[in-house]
Amino acid sequence: MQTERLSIRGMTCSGCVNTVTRALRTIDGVHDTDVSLESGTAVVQFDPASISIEDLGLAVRHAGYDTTGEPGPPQSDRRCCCG
Ligand SMILES: [Cu+2]
Repeated sequence: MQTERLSIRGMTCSGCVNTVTRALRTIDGVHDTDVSLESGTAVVQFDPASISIEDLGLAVRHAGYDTTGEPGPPQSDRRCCCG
């Protein structure tokens, strides 16, 4: 089991936290996530034999948010439950 802390950009409310949490938890190989709005981070416990940290970043971007330190252009059309 591996634990990584991702920086998440674009979260503005607890609905965003739920969206990111759901996006990460539905990935096969993710065992637990702890998403924090205040610190803008997601602590993810996952099985490195099944998935990589790139997969986590992809899932976050698919959900409409950005992870820092990841390659690729920033998400411009950000969807927020409150926005
Ligand atoms: Cu929101």
